[in-house]
Amino acid sequence: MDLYFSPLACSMASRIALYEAGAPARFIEVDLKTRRTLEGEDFLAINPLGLVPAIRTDDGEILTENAAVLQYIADHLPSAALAPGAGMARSRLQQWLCFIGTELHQALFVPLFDPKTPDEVKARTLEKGDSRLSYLDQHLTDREFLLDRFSVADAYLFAVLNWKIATPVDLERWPGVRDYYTRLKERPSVARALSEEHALYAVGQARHRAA
Ligand SMILES: N[C@@H](CCC(=O)N[C@@H](CS)C(=O)NCC(=O)O)C(=O)O
Repeated sequence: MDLYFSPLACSMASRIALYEAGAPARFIEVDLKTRRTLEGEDFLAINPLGLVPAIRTDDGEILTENAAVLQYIADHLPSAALAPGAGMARSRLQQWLCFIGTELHQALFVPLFDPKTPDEVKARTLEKGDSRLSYLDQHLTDREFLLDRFSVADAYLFAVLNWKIATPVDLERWPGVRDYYTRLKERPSVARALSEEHALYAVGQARHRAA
């Protein structure tokens, strides 16, 4: 499997899932400024939206969108048990993947990252994010993971919560979420992905400065 990723982006969730499963994969870095891979491949030919993650399966299929990619990885590597089988438990996983993708990733963090978002919109975004993080905090207090065990939803949630380092989202206000983030950071698959992607991010920053 090939994973098109950008360091510390939401695609880190797929890397965590692959490490969790101990599965071999080719990691292809995309420069989101140029929409090219570091090898010079036109990423828009892979995903016309220019968004990571995208995977190329061993059958040559291209799949995009975090919720779909993460469930594909989980289903493709069943021994890692990264997603429950069909039924209510699977619907619950999808509930969390949708919550993370829409309420946190797109509604909260994307406007905070965008340098063109006016300050008053950022302030309102943070205000609205409050209820989402409080809801999450309530769920995570006294729970180790989003579901009964580690799943691809935890991988996605960690990748998104990690953006607190570059935004005014202060997890100290939500101790259940803060403790969950701190615990997951120590998990071997997460620690490895984070350290590797931090290093790649720094290299990317230096490359952009030199360009
Ligand atoms: N709906 C997409 C969104 C993916 C997404 O937002 N990816 C970001 C990185 S976290 C990206 O590629 N951003 C580049 C851009 O917005 O131009 C999904 O869930 O996979």
